[in-house]
Parts: sequence; C-alpha cells; structure tokens
Amino acid sequence: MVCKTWIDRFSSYFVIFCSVIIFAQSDVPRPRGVSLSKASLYLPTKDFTCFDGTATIPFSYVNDDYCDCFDGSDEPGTSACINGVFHCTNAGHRPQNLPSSRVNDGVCDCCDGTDEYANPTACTNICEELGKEARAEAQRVAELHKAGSQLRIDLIEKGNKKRNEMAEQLTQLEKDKSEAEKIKAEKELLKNDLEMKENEVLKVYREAEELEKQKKLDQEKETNLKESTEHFNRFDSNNDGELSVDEIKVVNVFDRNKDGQVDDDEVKMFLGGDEKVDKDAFLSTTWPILKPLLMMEQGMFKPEDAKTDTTETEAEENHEELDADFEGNEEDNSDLDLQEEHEEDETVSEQSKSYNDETQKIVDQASEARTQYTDAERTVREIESNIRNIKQNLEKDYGLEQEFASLDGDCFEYEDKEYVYKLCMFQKVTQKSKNGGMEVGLGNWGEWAGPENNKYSVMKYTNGIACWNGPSRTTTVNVNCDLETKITSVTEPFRCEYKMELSTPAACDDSSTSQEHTSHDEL
Ligand code: MAN
Repeated sequence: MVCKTWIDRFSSYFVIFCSVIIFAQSDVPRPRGVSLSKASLYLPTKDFTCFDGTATIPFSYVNDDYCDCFDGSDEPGTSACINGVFHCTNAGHRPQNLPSSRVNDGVCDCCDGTDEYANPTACTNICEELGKEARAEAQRVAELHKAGSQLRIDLIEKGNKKRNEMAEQLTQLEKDKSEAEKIKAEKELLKNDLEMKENEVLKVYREAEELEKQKKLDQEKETNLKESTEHFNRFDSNNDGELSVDEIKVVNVFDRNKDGQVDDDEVKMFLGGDEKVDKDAFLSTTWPILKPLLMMEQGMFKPEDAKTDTTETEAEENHEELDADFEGNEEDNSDLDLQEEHEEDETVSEQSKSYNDETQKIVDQASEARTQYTDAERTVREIESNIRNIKQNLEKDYGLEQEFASLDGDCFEYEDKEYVYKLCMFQKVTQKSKNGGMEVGLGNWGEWAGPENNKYSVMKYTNGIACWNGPSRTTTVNVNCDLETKITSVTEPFRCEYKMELSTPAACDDSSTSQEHTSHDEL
C-alpha cells in the first residue's frame, strides 16, 4: 500500500474535484466509473471500504487519482490503480467495463466517450447509433432464432421418431437374434449328426484308400527290388553274388563325370567305401544313387543344374552309352516306362474319386448341412453387429431434446482454395486436397464440448490421422443457429487443429437466446 503525503494529496485536488462528480446520468448518484450495480458500495456519507476489505478510507479518497486499495476499487474513474475497472454506462447501447488504464489514454473506448473525460471534445457519443445497429442485429438474430426454432421443432420430432424406431429395431433384433441362435444350434446339431454319418461311410473309403496306398508302396518296393537285382546280376559278371571294384570299373554308367573311366572316387561313392558289395548292400547303398542316374540317362528327370549344363547332344550320347552298357535294354526301359505310367494312374485315380450313390448322398447332405450351419452362423453375427451399431447410436448424446439425432450420418462439404472438407455428423471429419491424394481423417466423433451452460454449441472430433511429427488431427465444430444445416467456414488456426463453423436449425434454441438477452443489463 502506498502512503499518501500531503503533497500528493494537494496535487490531486483538481482531479478529486473533477472526478468525484456525482453523475446525474441515471437516477442513482455514483462516482465516475462505477456501475449501477455497485453504486450502493460508494456512499458519499460514509467512509469507503475497499472491495477486498483490506482498508477503509475517507470517501474523499475515492477517485482522487491515488491508489489506496490493493484491488483498485477506490479508483474506478482514474488510471491510478493498475488493476482498476472503469465502467461506462453507454446509455442507448451496452454498458462496458474497461481496465482503468484506458481512462484518459487518448483513445475512445466507450461509445459514450466517458473514458476520455479529461478531453471532453475528444470523443463523440455514438451510443445511440451503435445501439440502434445492435438492436437491429439482435432483432435479426431473434427472428432467425424464432424461425429456426420452428425448424428445430421439426428436427426434434424427426430425432425422437428416429430414436424410437431404433429402439423398436433393437427390440426386433434381439428377438431375431434369439431366433437365429436357435436355428444356428439346430443346424449345428444336424451338421454334427451328418458329419458323424459321413465319417462313418467315408471310413470304409478311407481304409480302402489306405490299403490301396499300402499296396502301391509294396508294389513299388517290389519293383525296386526287382530292378536292383536285375542290375546287380548284370554288373556281377562272374556271378559270385558280389560286386567288386573291377566289375564296377568296366560299366560306363558308373562313370559319373563322363571322363571315360570309372575312377576311385566314383567307385568309393557307389560302394560306400567298401571293396565289394553283396546284393543287399547294393540295394541299400549303390542302387539309391545309381537309379536316379539311370533315370536321368533315360531322360526321365534331370537335376536343376544338369538341365542347363547338359546339351541335347550330350543327352543323346548318354542315352546311347547306356544302351551300349546293357544287353536287352528294351526290357530295362520298359521297367522305367511302367513306373511312369503308374505315376500317371495315381493322379487320375485321385482326381476321379467317387463314391457309391448311398455314400454320395450322405456326403452331399453333410456338405449341405455345413453350408446351412455357416449361413446360420453368419446371420447371428450380422444381427449382433446391427445390435451393436444401434446400441452405439442410442447411447449417443443427440442434444437435450434429440434435436441433433436426425442429422447423424448426414455429410456436409466445404471447399476452400486448397481442400475439400467433409463433416459427417457424429461420425468423422475428412480433408481431401484438390490436387488429388488420399482423404485425410481430421477426427472421429468424440463429444460435446461447449461451455457448461451451452454444451451443445461445440462438437469435438478427435483421433484423426497423426500429423507429421505431431499429434493426431482434431476438429472443433462450433454449432450456430441458422435456417439451413451447412458448414460456413473451415480454418486451421494451429497446425493439424481444425475449426469448423456449422450452422443448423438444431442450434436455434429459443430458451438459450432469451437467457443470452437477459444477461445484458442497463440497456
Ligand atoms: C496436410 C494437411 C494440412 C496440415 C499438414 C500438416 O498438408 O492435412 O492441413 O497442416 O498436412 O503436415
């Protein structure tokens, strides 16, 4: 608190004289800069107590251009206190409260010019003019609200109807669901029953198939043994029941690298490191390596690298060599040919699997039961998904009287120079560049975010596509009253934070307007 000196006091006399004028502008006399509602706190017959209660001063200290109160309440009509508040009545227009620093600062802040009282000619009172304009505007807004509120009533009706329909749909869907679940359970039983029968009848076939397979394996084994024995006998030139290194060395087919001789490495490979092999060892050690070679020589298969390395002529030569190696080679070839045919047969028999009439009937019935069960399952899932959607919608806050309900899902577009924006009510907001490219999500429906007394004036759409190196995009939609539902502007005040102005009759709530109007006093 600043203590006054007599000099200070004296220098302020003039201002005191000018400032502590009791205004005759209204019926209640009060010091300059004091509002009608606070007039009773400034009584010239009593000492003045600062609003914060920290000091009581003689009334003559009020507006003496010296700050006595911490809260500035003793200087409403001067700029002495940094936190003072100057009130202008602005008769004919709206009253105004200004920081008292603007008093006598050479700028006309109040339309009645009272903030510049030190220079009475500086400001003209334009309150009547402004008041007239403001009243005309208020009138326009009131009329707009009146007309809009009629449309709002229609929206309320539509909204309630829609919600009632949704509630009815939900009841129906719940019924459909229990029905569909029953059908699903029946279909499942039927399916299980028929699948059991199917398994039974197919068991015979599967066993037969298994047997068939086994038979084929046995046959293959037998053929292999036969081929192996035949080859062994042919190579065993002295018929001593063993294949020796010398016997192998004279058979070209063991010359794997085709260098014109069967060298030691080749012998070692075919005899598994032994000096000689008997028939059994030949079958288990030599034959598995030799047989693919023979088949390759016959052109029955070629390893990957051989396909590129071996020319046609080489293949022919190999063939001839092989022919020359064996007498009665026709017989040998026929063995290999047989195997080829046999493999073809296998494919054919797999493709043309067929059952007898009775079995086929059961298989068909089981298959039909499976389809029906899958359908029934899908139906239940679809109903459940519809139920979820409807429940979600029913839980949405569509305004005090459901005035926004019928707008759910309606989409509105707005174009600026660069983008086309789209707001789908209670769903999402998107942005698409006019130069092409993907649609960018600017947020999904979040919540109402207006102030406590006007909750339904702001919609928040959150969790849009993440901004480059930043947070997710969000959009704030200010909802204003007008006769048509449309977007009137879109801005991006901060990067990836969008602001939309949406006008709609749903926001033309008469009751909120009347509240708004009554809040302006002293008109
Ligand atoms: C895109 C648009 C803009 C946004 C930038 C941020 O260009 O979504 O609105 O400001 O990305 O990188």
